[in-house]
This record gives sequence, structure tokens and C-alpha cells, in this order.
Amino acid sequence: MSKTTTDTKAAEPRERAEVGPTMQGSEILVAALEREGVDTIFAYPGGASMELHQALTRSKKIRTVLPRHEQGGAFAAEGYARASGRAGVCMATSGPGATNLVTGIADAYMDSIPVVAITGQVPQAMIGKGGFQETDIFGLTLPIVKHSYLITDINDIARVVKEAFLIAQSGRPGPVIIDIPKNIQQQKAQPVFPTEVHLRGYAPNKKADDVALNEIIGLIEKSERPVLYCGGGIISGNASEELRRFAEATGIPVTTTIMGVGAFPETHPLSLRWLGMHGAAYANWAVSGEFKKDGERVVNVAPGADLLLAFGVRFDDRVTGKVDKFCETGTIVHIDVDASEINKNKPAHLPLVSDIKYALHRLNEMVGKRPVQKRFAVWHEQIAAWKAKAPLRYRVTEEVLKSQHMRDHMGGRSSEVILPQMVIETLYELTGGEAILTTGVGQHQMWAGQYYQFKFTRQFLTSAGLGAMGYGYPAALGAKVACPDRQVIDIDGDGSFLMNVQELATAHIEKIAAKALILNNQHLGMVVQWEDKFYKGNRGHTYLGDPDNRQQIYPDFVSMAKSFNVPGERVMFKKDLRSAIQRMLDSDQPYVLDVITPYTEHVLPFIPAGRTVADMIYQD
Ligand SMILES: Cc1ncc(C[n+]2csc(CCOP(=O)(O)OP(=O)(O)O)c2C)c(N)n1
Ligand SMILES: [Mg+2]
Repeated sequence: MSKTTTDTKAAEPRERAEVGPTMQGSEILVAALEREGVDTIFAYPGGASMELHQALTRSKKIRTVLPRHEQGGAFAAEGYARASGRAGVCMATSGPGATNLVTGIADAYMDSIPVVAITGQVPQAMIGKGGFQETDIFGLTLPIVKHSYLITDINDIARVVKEAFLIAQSGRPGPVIIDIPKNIQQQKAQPVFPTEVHLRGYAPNKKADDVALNEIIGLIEKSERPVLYCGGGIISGNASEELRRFAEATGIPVTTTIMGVGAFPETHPLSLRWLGMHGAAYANWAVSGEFKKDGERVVNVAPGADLLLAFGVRFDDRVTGKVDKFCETGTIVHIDVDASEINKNKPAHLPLVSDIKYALHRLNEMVGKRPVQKRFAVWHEQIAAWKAKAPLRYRVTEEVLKSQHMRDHMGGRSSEVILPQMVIETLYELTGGEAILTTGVGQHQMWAGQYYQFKFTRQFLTSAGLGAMGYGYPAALGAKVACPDRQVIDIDGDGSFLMNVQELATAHIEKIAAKALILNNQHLGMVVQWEDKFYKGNRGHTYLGDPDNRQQIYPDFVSMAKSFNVPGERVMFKKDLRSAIQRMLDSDQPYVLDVITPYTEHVLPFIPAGRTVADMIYQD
């Protein structure tokens, strides 16, 4: 599969091409997908796409998975892409089918995930007439795609597909839409399949020059407190090995964003885990410094980084909080493959537009020849002290003991209460840290990130930028299709899981053994946390249970799973947790493990939105 194009390639003389026999437009599209190495498509049919489905039934190379909702299909395509690094492909009919893909497309855009989304469109003669199921999906998705096509000529299909995959997967990856009117699907033509395409003006793999890279080495030599702050770019750029070598050669500690989780092994002594709103306290301190509040006065206790190497990251507000206070006293080096990220959220002292794998590779060569002399011993001592002061930890709080959960479900047996963090820790232990996790959005998502330690890239698949509830289970299906030999577990919330619960049918019928472990707190827990913190605990439609019967766990996910022929189990007491998780892991089928947890637990650390590290609350 072609992944990259470079400036030099653009100068090569002629494209080669393969001429096929006369085929219908729908068949050309499928044949073109086959030539891109597509092995799976998540596709839901309708009037404007059934020609494409007819052609798919004749493909010997492509497995068509029928999701039970187009949003599920789009998230599954994303899960496939995030787990494999190859573009995920989804398809829907025009109108409501296409609009149901939109959330997934937006998600892929925010998190730079390569997805090719194909939509059927009404016949060309009907476009603009407001006919049945006509929606301008091209126009609708313009701000959330890397590129889009509306095919107007059957002879363009093969080239458009080739370009779409190139664009989706190269440089900063992202979603590409191909909208194809029904009459073009039905026409016939002799296709020409290009084996390469060149896009004028598209040079996705810029390379930093040696002078600038040398300057980085100089800055490291001069610094006392350097930190590597790394994001999803390291993963999509396949640069984690280069990052590890660079960190080890220089002794610079590494923090990642949530998108960057797994880019650097979290079990490594140089790892600071992830930073930001719910990131490790020590990661936030290492970047921005430790502060104490003395009434209104903010006192700096210890300085943070004097050099921040921001590699493949975009200074998202969930990471930075109040952005001008983020690493306020540090020199910032920002390397990103996408020039539009440079100086967007945070000005950089040394900005470089570059492929990160190349940049790290050259930096490694440079430090290989001329090793960095500094060892940053004092800095490492400070970080060790911070790690000791505020590790990620939890305990059974007063709030939990006094909670409705204790009264309704535990009969006062406080020693039996299952805290959500425990569940993730136990799962980590029982899987040896080897599973691929997906998540919904909410508190459970943060705990999954905090209490599982990720060793590899493409191991933690989460809707980060968009924060789309409902992502977890369909994404797990996609990941399991891409990696059938891995244990794939969706850590979900009760609210999030319900949003795409229909995908249990896909899992059963398609025999995709992705597991769902629900941290069921009967609430929209993350919103509850904000209500507690900022609205005096007033509940604004955040209870998901049945107010007329609070003792009952509602809905009953295990019965629901059974109705889909998916096995499952509920656990309420700590004594049953470990064996229940083990049974889930041992199952060779899709599975639902419904773990009942108190809703009163808050995710810590917590830096309220738009605030600074001085406002961080953490478990002392
Ligand atoms: C589609 C969508 N709607 C609303 C939200 C806002 N939101 C963020 S977290 C959250 C609560 C999620 O509840 P649940 O899935 O049960 O997870 P918990 O926080 O309880 O672990 C909500 C409503 C969202 N992120 N996505
Ligand atoms: Mg919940």
C-alpha cells in the first residue's frame, strides 16, 4: 500500500497504469479498493449504495462487515485504522446514511486518523433537486475532512480511490470522503488503475534541515530541565523506536498526550506518563512547575521544564489548561509535520515543520556522533521526588462510603465496594499489560488511561479530540478485526456503551470477539464530577438509572447482551471481580462484563478547564 509521497517522487517521469476490462462503476470502485490492499469495509447499505454492495458481494478480497448503525461503522473503521496504521474504510448510503457517518469523520479529523469514507449519492440528474435522501455530504463535511471528492465522471473512480488513500495515510493522516452518485455506479467503462499518483502541491513529508536540528542539540546542552512532550504524531509517524533511542541517549524524561499514549513505554524509568487535565501530577509539574496557593498569591515551589521538546503534538487545551501559563518559563521547540499547527495554540521559540521519524532519526545520528554531556542528575532527583509525592493513587473516600450506591447496592459492606480504578488495575495485571484498550468518553476513559500502563503504540484507542461517547465498542470491533490475535477490550461507561449498544449484533453475527467492560456508575459520571465541583452537586439530567426504582441497576446490560446472543456477567462485589474478569478474558466470544461502581468517585488529578497547574487537585 502506498503510504507516502515525496517532493523527489513528484519529479519522476511517467506514471504506470493497469488497464482493466469494461466494468460497472461500482465494480471499478471495489477493484480499486482491492488494489489499495483493503481487506475489510464497514458498510451499511441503502438505495444509493446498493450497487456498491452488489459489487462487494463479488469481491474475493474484501470482507464486508455490516455494522448496525453507520456511526458504528465509522468508529469501527477508525478502530481498525488506529490499531493497524492502515486506513480504515466505511461506507454508507446517501442522506441519513451519510449523515450518520459524520461524527466518526469528525473524530478521525480531530485525532488525525486515516479513514476513507465512501457515500452513495443520488443520481447526478437529481443533485440539487432536494430529492429523496439527498444530502450534500461533500459540503456538510468540508471542515472535518482532510480532503473530499464528489465523483462526476466514471473515468475518475480509480484515480480518486488511489489519491484518497494516499492523502488519508500520508503526512498528517486524516479522513477522506468519496461521494459517488448512483448513475456513475451503474455506468460502464474500461478502468485505468494508476499504480502511482502525484498530487501537485502536496508534499506531506517535509524534512527538517540539519542546522535547525543541530540547534536543538545546542539547546539541550544548555538546559538543566528538559522534557519531551510527545503526541499522536509519534504514533502515526511510526517514530516510537526513534523516540525511545533519543530519550535514552539524552536522558530526557518523556510525557505524552493521551493521543501519544504508548508512543513511549509507560513502564520506562524516563516515562512521566500522560499530562493535562487528568494527567499525572508529576508530568504537569515537570512541564509547568510546582506551585502553592497562599490565599490569592501563587507561589512557585519548584520550576518546571526550561526546555520543552514538543514533538508531534498540538498543544490541545485539555493538555495546556491556560495556555500562556503552560511551560511558561521554558524554551519551546515544536516539530510537527503539519505547518498549520506551528504557532497555532502556543508560540514556539524554535518551530520546525518535519516528518518526526526523520527528525528523530537525524537527532539520534547527531547525538550518536557527539553525545550530550549533560546527565541532568538534579532534574531526575526532582522528578523522582514528584513521583513519590503524587503517584496515581486512590482510596475509598468518605463520599463513597456515604453514597447512595452504598445504601442501595452494598448493604453497607464497604470492604466489598469496587472502585473503578481497581478494575483497571486488575485488568492490567490479568492481561500482563498486553491488551488493546478502547474507551467511551468520561471518567472511565481517564481511569483506563491512568491505571493501565501502555507499553506499545496503537494499544490505547480513544476518542481524544472530539470526545465522542459511543466510540468504545465499535472501535473495539474494528481493532479486533485488524488484530484478531490480540485481546481487545472496550472500557466503557454505562452512558457511552448505550450509545452504540446495537453493535453487539455486529460482534455476534460477524464473530468478532471484542469484549466490553462497563464501569457502570448509573450516571454520566464525568458530568456529575463537574456538577459536584462547579454546580454544588445539583444534578442536571445526569442520572441514567430509573428514578422510580433506584435499587435496580438500569438498564440491564447483561440481559441486553444475552438478547444479542452475547454472553455476559454482572459484578457488584470486590470478591467476585478478579474471577469475573478472568472469565471475560478466557471467553473466545464477544462479551459484556458489567461492573457496578459508585458514582461519587472523582477523577484525580484534575486541573479545571482553562486553569493552571497551580489549581491542580490531586490525591495526597
Ligand atoms: C456524544 C456525546 N454526548 C455528550 C458528551 C458529553 N459527556 C462527556 S463525558 C459524559 C458522561 C459519560 O458518561 P458515561 O459514559 O457513563 O461515563 P462515566 O463518566 O460515567 O465514566 C458526557 C455526557 C460527549 N462527550 N459525547
Ligand atoms: Mg457512567
